[in-house]
Amino acid sequence: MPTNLNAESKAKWKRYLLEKRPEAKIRALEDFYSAIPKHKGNEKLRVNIKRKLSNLKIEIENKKKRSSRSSGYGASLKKTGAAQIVILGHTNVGKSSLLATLTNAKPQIANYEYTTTKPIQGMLEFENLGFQLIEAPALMPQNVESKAWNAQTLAIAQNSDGLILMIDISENSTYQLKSIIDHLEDFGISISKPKFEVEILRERARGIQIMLSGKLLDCNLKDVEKLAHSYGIRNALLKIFGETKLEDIENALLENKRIFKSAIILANKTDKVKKNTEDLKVNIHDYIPLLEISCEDKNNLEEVAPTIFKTLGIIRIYTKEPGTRPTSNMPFILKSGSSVFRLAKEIHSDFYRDFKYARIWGPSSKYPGEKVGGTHILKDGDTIEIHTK
Ligand SMILES: Nc1nc2c(ncn2[C@@H]2O[C@H](COP(=O)(O)OP(=O)(O)OP(=O)(O)O)[C@@H](O)[C@H]2O)c(=O)[nH]1
Ligand SMILES: [Mg+2]
Repeated sequence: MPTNLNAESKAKWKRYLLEKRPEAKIRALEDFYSAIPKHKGNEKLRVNIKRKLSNLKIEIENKKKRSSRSSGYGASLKKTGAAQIVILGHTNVGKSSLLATLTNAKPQIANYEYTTTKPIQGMLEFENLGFQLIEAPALMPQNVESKAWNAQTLAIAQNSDGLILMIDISENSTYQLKSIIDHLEDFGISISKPKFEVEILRERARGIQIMLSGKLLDCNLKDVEKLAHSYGIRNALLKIFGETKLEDIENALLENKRIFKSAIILANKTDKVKKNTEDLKVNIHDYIPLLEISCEDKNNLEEVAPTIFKTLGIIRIYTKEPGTRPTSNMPFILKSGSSVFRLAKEIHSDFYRDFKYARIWGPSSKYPGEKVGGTHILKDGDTIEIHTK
């Protein structure tokens, strides 16, 4: 259902976008919230605005704490390695045991509840890559006291590149999995791949420019432009991927969307029970890899890193100078589906600006040293040589 916001509420949203300080943002958002017409089609938007408000309040709280005494995890969880993966789960499911087995970290492991109270990190080696694994403090059942605790854990997840949802197979595993997914959903994080994506870039655009790679289902480009104008957006580049409705674009303009995190599920403690996980898989809509493991018996643990790698959808690209041999040190990490242009930008804006052509060796090339243009799609393990003007 479309949101049907009237001009007054749209004007209030515009005001919110203009505010910079969290305190002022809260006031503007509260004002906007009270102007949203109360019908069923707006329920999601209302929940989302409530969440935004609560996040802004947490942000202010954290700022206060930081200025009085250094706290908050931000700096200590600086990203390193090819990807940052956060282990999420209820208490005692074996998160620390997993971290201790797969990495060099030495977390405390114990059978009492909430042993881990701060995030702990270690590096998981996979071929020539390292994944930074972070055990986040366990998710607690939702109630008033656990709100701040859970918010800190979920904020760590929000900042990550991927998630491990860990459950104890010898306990009520269906409930555990649903609980983790519900926590994430409530926080605005989805583990199901979105069918469409709308990106709004406000900088450096002149007028409303639309880059469509997919299909508009119930509108045309003119409608999109009109919609943006109605929110006071005059200059922006809208990138639209997949099959999209006008309502989806409106939700993107209202920042009313979930962020997607790729995830894998680890069902731990298979040594304790012989149980089938088929029933668990039924409850997951999209295909999300599920591994049955045992930290105790070290069962199936070798599968964890390759499964993370596949699920993240990343590729390793090696670069070389013209006239030298291909090397296999320090690849560039890109999203799968990335083009030669994307890599050129990643290396240096000069390579992108002065790009002439590239030569490719490896999986995406028809023959060694194939000459390709900037739109050529790279594959994991390619070696590339960029020629500039
Ligand atoms: N039988 C069995 N026990 C395990 C396994 N993995 C962990 N445990 C035990 O489960 C208990 C909890 O393990 P932890 O690794 O501390 O669990 P956690 O998820 O980090 O717990 P919190 O930090 O409290 O949230 C410990 O007694 C572990 O020895 C396993 O695969 N099999
Ligand atoms: Mg622990």
